[in-house]
Amino acid sequence: MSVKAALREQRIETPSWAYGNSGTRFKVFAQQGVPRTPFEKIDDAAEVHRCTGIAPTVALHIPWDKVEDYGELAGYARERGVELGTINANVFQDDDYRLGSVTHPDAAVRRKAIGHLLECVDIMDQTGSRDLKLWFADGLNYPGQDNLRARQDRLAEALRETYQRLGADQRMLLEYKLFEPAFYATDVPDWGTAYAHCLQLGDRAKVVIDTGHHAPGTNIEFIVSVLLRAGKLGAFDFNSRFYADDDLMAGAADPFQLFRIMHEIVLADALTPAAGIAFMLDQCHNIEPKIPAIIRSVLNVQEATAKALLVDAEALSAAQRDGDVLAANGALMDAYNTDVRPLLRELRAEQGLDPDPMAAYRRSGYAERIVQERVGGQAAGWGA
Ligand code: PSV
Ligand code: MN
Repeated sequence: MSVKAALREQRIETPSWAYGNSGTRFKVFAQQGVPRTPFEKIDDAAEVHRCTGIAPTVALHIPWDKVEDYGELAGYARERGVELGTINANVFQDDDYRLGSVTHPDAAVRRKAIGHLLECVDIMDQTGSRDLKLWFADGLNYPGQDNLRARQDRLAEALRETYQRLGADQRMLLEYKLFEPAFYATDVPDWGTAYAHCLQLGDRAKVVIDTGHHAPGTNIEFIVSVLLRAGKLGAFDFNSRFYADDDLMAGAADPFQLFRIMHEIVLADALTPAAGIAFMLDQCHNIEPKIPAIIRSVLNVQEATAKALLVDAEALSAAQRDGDVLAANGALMDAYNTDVRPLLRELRAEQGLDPDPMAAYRRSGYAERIVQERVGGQAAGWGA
């Protein structure tokens, strides 16, 4: 497949919560024109897709995006040229979950958490979503606080019950995170733990790699390659980090890492939607305008992908076979150092898109319009 043909197939899902207000535990700087309802978040996601042409789905987070009628929300999205994507469960914002959700020592709390996960599958039935994404804030702050192994048993039980509720075409995506909010031990801290649970569950349970959820220096592309080889990579939550789970714009701090990840994807021929890997963003835009930041993130992923597609695969494997370390590394660097922006401008023009999505957004007047129109009401935001 040609580079352009592969790029034409690329899809990146944007997260509904990135359009809302967010911040750190110190301050949420509210912005003007922020959506007040899930419907307005869809409007913003549709604008990102209009400008980029490759972001046709938007992920929902429940209960942040709770509505009366999910069929209506799905129809609203469709009318605007996008579709509802992954459903994210939220069992981390209720007082009952102070000591955990599905791993909580109290069976009544676990039942409540599982109830929410099952409710999310009900929602998927209405939205037509394929994927249920699970991230648990469960963990311990202190040694001895709870039994580490018993918590794994409780986790396995909750995952099993939820997995069994899935429809034949639905999947469970299990996300891991090194730490936070728990500091001593996290119940799903790494890809190995997520993989072990997914393996026990079955074919439709897969691991999510959130690029912000590792220790500094972790070789993420290695994890990508191992999970791809095992057929257990389900999705990415792309974002950028300097220190911890910073949730900054994908490709901002380390575009080379994004390229290396996409290189593994291209090597495995896993870019096409048919391969079943969901490429999502999971970001928060705390100090920068949100919609153009999301457009920039989508473009960063697209640029990294274009560079990965430009790797001369034959030259690379010949150099690897010959043990020519410098030539092999050179094959990667040649692709990475290529300016792919002219190619992407050409591709967009061919598809009837504006060659410069950032400029298209600036010129559209959308930013000014939402500031004027979205007056009153409660701006969306998990931390606002
Ligand atoms: C947790 O830090 C996480 O990465 C999960 O994907 C959550 O659903 C999301 O962030 C919420 O912001
Ligand atoms: Mn995430």
